[in-house]
Amino acid sequence: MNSSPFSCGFAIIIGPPNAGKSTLLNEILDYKLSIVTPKPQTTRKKITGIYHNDTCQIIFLDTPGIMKPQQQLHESMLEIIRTTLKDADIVIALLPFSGKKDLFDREFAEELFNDWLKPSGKRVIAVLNKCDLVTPARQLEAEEIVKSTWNPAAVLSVSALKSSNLPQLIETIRPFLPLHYPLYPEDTLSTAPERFFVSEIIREKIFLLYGREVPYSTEVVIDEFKEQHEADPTRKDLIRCSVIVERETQKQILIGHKGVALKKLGQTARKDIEEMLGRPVFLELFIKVRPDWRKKNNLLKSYGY
Ligand SMILES: Nc1nc2c(ncn2[C@@H]2O[C@H](COP(=O)(O)OP(=O)(O)OP(=O)(O)O)[C@@H](O)[C@H]2O)c(=O)[nH]1
Ligand SMILES: [Mg+2]
Repeated sequence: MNSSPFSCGFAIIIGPPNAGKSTLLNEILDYKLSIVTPKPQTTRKKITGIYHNDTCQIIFLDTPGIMKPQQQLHESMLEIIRTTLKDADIVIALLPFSGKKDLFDREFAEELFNDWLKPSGKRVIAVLNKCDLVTPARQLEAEEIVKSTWNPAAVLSVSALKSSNLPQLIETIRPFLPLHYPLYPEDTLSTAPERFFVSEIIREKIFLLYGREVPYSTEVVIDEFKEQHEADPTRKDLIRCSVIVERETQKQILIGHKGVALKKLGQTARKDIEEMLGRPVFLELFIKVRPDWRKKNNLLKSYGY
């Protein structure tokens, strides 16, 4: 038995849309758990990812980006962030470098620290992401601004994309965790079921393949997930999903001319789903129109918001 004290706790990753929160989680875990796209508001729910080493277990909680709510879906996403924040032992406030003269969005940082973090009473590590976009001198300059303006418990710069400074981030987090034995076995990467990640993969492909408002108007629901390989290894698993859109025109865009777009979506998603599950699947996608689902509490609830 290793007698050195072990730490285990919850670290929330919080920040604006497109900050690289999900990229950071994936790079720390060395596994693509949380979906990533160049578009803002990709993540809509809490994603739990568990990091293990010899001295600590960190349960990372990736969250949606904080935005000005424009509809009920956004309100639900903000509520997910608020509830997740309550569970955190330490907050990773992720502020992306803009790559421009202003260094980073100070107005957002002000809102994050004053409206979210101060009232929560949580200890905060400010992490400036995308440091690959700036020189080391500019990094130091930004770190000094953050330190002197909001006085977080620690400040550091990382690049999630280039996987730089991530071991330092782990070492910075560890002292803030309670001394506690691991809550999960070492081979546990997440607490969410496979079907959740299947729906996320399909959503990611929709974000990557379609433009304009289509990804934002779309939700994916798994209707049936039949594991058939256990009884007969030659049979593929059957996954039936509903792809929900708000309008008939969006349905037509998703399907595309002669169904070409939908076929491409199915093929691209299936490839990643099979890779995640490690076995072949039949993937069936049904497009359904649910007018204004993003504004309707009962529908949002049934989609898990
Ligand atoms: N240059 C650079 N780009 C990055 C870095 N980290 C993430 N990105 C890019 O930023 C974009 C958004 O990344 P995500 O990880 O989806 O960001 P997020 O904060 O989870 O976004 P939401 O889920 O929409 O709130 C992607 O195109 C990433 O490749 C980084 O360190 N440097
Ligand atoms: Mg995300």
